[in-house]
Amino acid sequence: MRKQESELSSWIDEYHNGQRYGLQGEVIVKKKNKYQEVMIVETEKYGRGLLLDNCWMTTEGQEKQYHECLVHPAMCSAEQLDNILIIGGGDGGSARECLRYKEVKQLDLIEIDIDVIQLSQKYIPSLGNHAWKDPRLTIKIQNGLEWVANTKNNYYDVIIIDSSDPKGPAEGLFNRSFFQHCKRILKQQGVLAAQTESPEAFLECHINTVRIIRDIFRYADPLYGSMPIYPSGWWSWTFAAEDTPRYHHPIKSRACEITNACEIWSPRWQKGSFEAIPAFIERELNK
Ligand code: SPD
Repeated sequence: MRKQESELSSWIDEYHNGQRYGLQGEVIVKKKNKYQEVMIVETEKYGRGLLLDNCWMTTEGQEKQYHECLVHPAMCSAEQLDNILIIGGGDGGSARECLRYKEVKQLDLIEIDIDVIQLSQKYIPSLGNHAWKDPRLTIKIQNGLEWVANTKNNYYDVIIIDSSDPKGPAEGLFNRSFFQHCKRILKQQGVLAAQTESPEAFLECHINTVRIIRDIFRYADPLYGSMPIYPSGWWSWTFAAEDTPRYHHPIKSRACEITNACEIWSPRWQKGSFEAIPAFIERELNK
């Protein structure tokens, strides 16, 4: 049974540049390993949640706002969905959304930190849900940088970068050389999707990362949405392709397959959110 607000002992806060983003709740598990501190919490407002090094990664009540927006613009538009790659995403939310598509034959999930997977499976099973038992899913506990460097050319139809923030184990996932490998291992008619931080709280990182992706791929565009537990509450995901900006055109049959199960994403939401590029960001990216 949920506790009354007065019974919840503490605030769980992420501190970022003189601001804090918090929820009332309690810590269920805290585990420090060689990569980071993994924390599972029970919050009053959004249910169970995951923090890495005291930064919010996900909560049951908000995860769809993030995972649907990261996954579906890419999965709905790549020409084929045979081989899918997720870098990061150890909580299972992105895998769950990818495996909604019957066309997917193989999904490789490359997560550096086994604790993220095991603690998410144990304490927040609704995140990965059916994905954890899906025979199409292969989990590798490995550094994503090594994985992309060792994958053959033109192999994946969709690559999803579901990273944490650019410090600690995820730092390299924002580098030019990482995205160059992603382009090399993505099929010509494939689509890349990456979480690209907040256009407010992480402005410099957001601009730099979108610029790098635009330098490497022929077409790349950021999409904007809200993620209330992340710094500033304003978030971005960037999509890239080589043959056409195909991520702007969800394939109708695929969209129909998943739209009813989505809370946020729909072709209409996506269209508006690509258009919702803030004027100052558009100017900056066009410089
Ligand atoms: N500031 C938080 C950025 C985290 C983005 N990734 C979250 C992982 C959810 N699967």
